[in-house]
Amino acid sequence: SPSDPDLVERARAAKEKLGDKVFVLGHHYQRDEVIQFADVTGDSFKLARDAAARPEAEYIVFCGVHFMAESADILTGDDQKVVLPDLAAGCSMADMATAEQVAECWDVLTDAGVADQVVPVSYMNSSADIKAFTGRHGGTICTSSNAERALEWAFEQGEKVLFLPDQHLGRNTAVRDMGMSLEDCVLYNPHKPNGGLSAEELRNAKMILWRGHCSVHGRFSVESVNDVRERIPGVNVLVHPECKHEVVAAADHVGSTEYIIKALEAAPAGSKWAIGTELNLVRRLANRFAAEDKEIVFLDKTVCFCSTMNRIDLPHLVWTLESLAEGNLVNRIQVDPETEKYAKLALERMLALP
Ligand code: CIZ
Ligand code: SF4
Repeated sequence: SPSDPDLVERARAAKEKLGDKVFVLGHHYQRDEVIQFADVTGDSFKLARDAAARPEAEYIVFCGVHFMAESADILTGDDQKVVLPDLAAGCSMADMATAEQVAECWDVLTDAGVADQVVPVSYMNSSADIKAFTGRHGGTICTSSNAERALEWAFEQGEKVLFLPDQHLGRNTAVRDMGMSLEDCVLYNPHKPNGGLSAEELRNAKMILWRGHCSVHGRFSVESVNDVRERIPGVNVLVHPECKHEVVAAADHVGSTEYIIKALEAAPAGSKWAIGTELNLVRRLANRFAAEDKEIVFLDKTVCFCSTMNRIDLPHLVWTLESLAEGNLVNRIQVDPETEKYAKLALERMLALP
């Protein structure tokens, strides 16, 4: 999308004035008008590590959503200030697991007599509170690239896993990658008494899946896979593991955003791809690889952008950079020290995974 030339100029001028003091991170799902100012792009975990590798940058401007800025604050030094250009850029999936709900869930597991067998594994896409809960109870964080390794580790520590907050990543990893059955998984619904589960169901389960999902990836359907195969003979269907189990089962390939980018880089000229992930990224990849004669389409035209990712636009970025350039620290995301301590413990367990 074409960006307002005045705003482009203002963003450029403010960024130049800040120099090495600012480092701009751009998540893969951000708009083109924002990505053009990113010093680095990546998924949430890569970006948090990139920020930590730039200790000279006093301001880390995180063009992404709230939980990502929290993770960056946890992994960066105390004198680095993480800034989110629009405080309303949350994540509906992360919001589906609150600290109160998860504490209540632990009480339910305790009452059922299973808590001492349960190891929490939380997806990166969760609040700092949930990461801290995970750290306190001996668990680890995972990304969509290392979920299988995280689960293998967890099943060495205990007999059961409580997987938060994305039921689809949890189920897909357990069933597709690790050979568990759908019956090994139960769904914990935080809006029902006892999660909607009996003590016996909890005792028999191996995977206790939190009832959360991504409002973007969760909307791809098996029909859209069938339709694209009919429309584009020979198409390779590649989807993110946040998609529903039946969509993942119908696809040819499944992987994280970084996996998707690498797969398309390695794809031969003349190949055709239908991609099931966020639209900003798919459009950018389609444009980038068109010159190499790779045909890349969005899996389902009825699925939209991630609306909260899209809240970060050029006007918000300009306001943020100009404020910082004037010495005005706006929209800082700061995790409190106690939460940070345990969230970091969970993140460090992930970094130590084999
Ligand atoms: O769905 C998302 O928001 C993803 C894949 C985020 C990330 O980068 O981990
Ligand atoms: Fe959250 Fe889904 Fe948006 Fe990612 S794409 S930020 S998981 S709502």
